[in-house]
Amino acid sequence: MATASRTAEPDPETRGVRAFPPGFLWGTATAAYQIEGAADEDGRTPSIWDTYSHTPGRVRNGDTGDTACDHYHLWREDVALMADLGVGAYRFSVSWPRVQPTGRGPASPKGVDFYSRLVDELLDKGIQPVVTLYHWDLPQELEDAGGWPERDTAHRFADYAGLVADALGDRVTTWTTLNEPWCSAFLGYGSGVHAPGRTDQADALRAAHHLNLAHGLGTRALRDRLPTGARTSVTLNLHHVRSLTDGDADRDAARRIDGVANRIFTGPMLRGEYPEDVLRDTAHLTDWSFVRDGDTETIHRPLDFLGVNYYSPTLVSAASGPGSHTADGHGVSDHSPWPGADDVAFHRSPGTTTAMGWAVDPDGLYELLLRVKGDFPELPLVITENGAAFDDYVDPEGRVHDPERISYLHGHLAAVHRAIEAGVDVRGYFLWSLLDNFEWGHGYSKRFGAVYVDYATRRRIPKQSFHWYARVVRDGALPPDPGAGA
Ligand code: IFM
Repeated sequence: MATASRTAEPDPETRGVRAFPPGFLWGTATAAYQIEGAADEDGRTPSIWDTYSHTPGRVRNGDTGDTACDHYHLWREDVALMADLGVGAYRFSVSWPRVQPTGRGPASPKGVDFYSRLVDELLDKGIQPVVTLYHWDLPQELEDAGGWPERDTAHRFADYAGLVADALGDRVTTWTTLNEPWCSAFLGYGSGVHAPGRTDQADALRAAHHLNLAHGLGTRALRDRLPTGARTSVTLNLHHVRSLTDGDADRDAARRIDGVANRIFTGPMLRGEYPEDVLRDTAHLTDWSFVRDGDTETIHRPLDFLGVNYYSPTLVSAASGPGSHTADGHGVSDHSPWPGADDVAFHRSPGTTTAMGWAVDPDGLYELLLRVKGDFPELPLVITENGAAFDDYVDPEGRVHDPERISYLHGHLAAVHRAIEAGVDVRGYFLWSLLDNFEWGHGYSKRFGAVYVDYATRRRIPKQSFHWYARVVRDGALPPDPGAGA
């Protein structure tokens, strides 16, 4: 006779709590130019972001990364904050012009030393360093030689990747080649709202290909040097593109944007070819002759996981004429960051928005993760960035209350949990960002940090969301409602 197994009554304390799988990696993330400062110390040379931010009218308020959060000097304090947060991993980027000042030749011992000490301190605190090699700070000398539209830049990147691997590969086991190459190519060379501020769609497509090539060559350089067991990856800001209606024209608009937002990278990186429709949609801009024999094989290298950055979805429809691209949430420009998609209109997604004007839409993350799983079933995923900017301030008691951020994080972590339950292999989550920092064209006006930074004094004040996230990390689980644990 079969006996029914007894199910224990759920503990009221844990009812509704969403536990993440054992071993799930909890982390937080930053990027060099956004936090380090010390722009001309110890031999560092200007990057394209130094040049761009020092160009009048480019960055809100005339803000620059000259001093930023002064992490270059306060890194011990920042690692101590991470230890308080309890995270198991810290994702940071290495500044190329700090480590290889002209973008060519040998490594700068002082530059390398900074990251070496940082890595040691992290390991000492039990925090795994996760290195991103390129988070947008191309040495200006390489831009002067043509920048990403120039093929040689990909080879320079591979050399740089090798230098960093030689310096840190004995201690760093998780590596990311590029962060969000879409921004580098299409905001940097298409709409010009990011450095270097160029506006030529054919150049933007060349840049995209050379970033892809840099990823392939860089991964090879890493693999040649790193011990077996080291993990390599790339981080993409995959866009979750929805069409406004089910009509054919709107769905075709969504296909076009998906092509130049996502598949232009996942195609060569994960399938070894550029999608036919992307080549067709952009054929009036370029003949793609910059893709040489063997390039897509070089780009298509096994990844240990894919880093996914998600903030908000993208809503599009067919447009009657060009010019609607300015409402795409990526900054205002007369030039489009979407080559081959002039006849696409962008719409504000429904719902509440963050201080960036981006819709809060956790379902978008859930749907995106399921889509990636559908497209690449065997590929493990890590959420390498997720978070929100709000207009935080220090109250008279010296505290920073940020319930909107807690609610945002709660919703998005619940979406990740739901995706895992639906069978998506998500291995970790990195909150963007540890600190308020230089938010590119927005300067210091947008605060994404779990830690508030008083830029006048460099004082750090952990926000309410810091304490909330610390509890999530400690428990490896999400409380039933956003307020719990704050
Ligand atoms: O601050 C940026 C980060 O550098 C790259 N991903 C998006 C974040 C928020 O805009």
